[in-house]
Amino acid sequence: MAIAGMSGRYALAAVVSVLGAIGSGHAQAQGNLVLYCAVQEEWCRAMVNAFERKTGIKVAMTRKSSGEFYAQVKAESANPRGDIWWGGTGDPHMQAAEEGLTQPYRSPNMAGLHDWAVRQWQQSKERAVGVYAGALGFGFNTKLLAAKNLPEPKCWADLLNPKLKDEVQVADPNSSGTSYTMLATMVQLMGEDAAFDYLKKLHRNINQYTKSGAAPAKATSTGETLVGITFLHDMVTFIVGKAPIKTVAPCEGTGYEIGSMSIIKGARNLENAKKWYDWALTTEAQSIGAAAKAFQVPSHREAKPPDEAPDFRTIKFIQYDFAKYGSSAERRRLLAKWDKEVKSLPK
Ligand code: S7P
Repeated sequence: MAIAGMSGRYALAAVVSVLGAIGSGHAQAQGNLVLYCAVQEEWCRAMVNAFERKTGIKVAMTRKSSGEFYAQVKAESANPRGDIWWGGTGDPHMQAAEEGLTQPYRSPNMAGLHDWAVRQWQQSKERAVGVYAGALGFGFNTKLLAAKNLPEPKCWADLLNPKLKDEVQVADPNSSGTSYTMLATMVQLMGEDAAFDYLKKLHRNINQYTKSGAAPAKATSTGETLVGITFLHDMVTFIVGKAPIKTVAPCEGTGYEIGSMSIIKGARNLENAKKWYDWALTTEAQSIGAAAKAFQVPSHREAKPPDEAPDFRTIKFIQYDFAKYGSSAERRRLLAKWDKEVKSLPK
């Protein structure tokens, strides 16, 4: 086959390469991106595959909990390894923003977002944008509860029942954004003294402080724990898999997360980080979660929340103060206080 202006050998190479690209549905290689992904592994992988297919950019992804990524981004700040930090609770993103570990970016795709996602971006001085929202609560294993002949817990206060000794699981707020959301929620809901009093009493019923915030959902599904405190959508992931779990939006009220995204300051692949950022704010990208059994509420106004997502209209929410509880001083202070006054207590 002859193509004008090319010798036979180069023409053939070009045709093979074009046909290859069309046949595989992949764009040409467009460089690299180092992604720090703080949602569940399955969703991280689905996002990476879709982005690589669309752009041809090769993504190196690591999955960790939110607090762990905050610590990593801080530790690497003199020599940044990551380009973009996608997902995970908003508070550590806010803290990183305040400490100058991430950089401002104004995406052309901001216009489609819910107000709460844009507010996060404004409060972080354009460094962290909301990509989804999730409600905090707990779930219990219905079979274990029936076997123990216990009443259904409906409120945070019910988790202090002495009959639930060693039956409640939650993550460690140092590593887990979910658990820090719980700590900050209790302080806002009850006042600081009453919140710490509550957490000390709850400590007697805790069987394990896990590293990952979603781990107690899995443990509730297998009956390893009777109650797990998590975001409600993390329980739903197991409910759709037919686990014997019932979720509870606590009667006193509860907090929520604005899952966020930030570009890391000094990103080596800055242009590709911006491409991920812009794409992650589209309806196309925000519709990927549900297929990966992630049931958060997307931040794009036209991305339909998954049918299985907890119905926010039925949940009593507190006015979560993301600016205060995502501030560096407050987050550090509360975590140190929790370590000293709660975690160190004997059982
Ligand atoms: O599973 C999804 C999810 O709950 O995980 C994120 C969370 O921050 C990561 O887990 P950690 O609690 O271990 O940090 C949430 O943002 C997200 O909704």
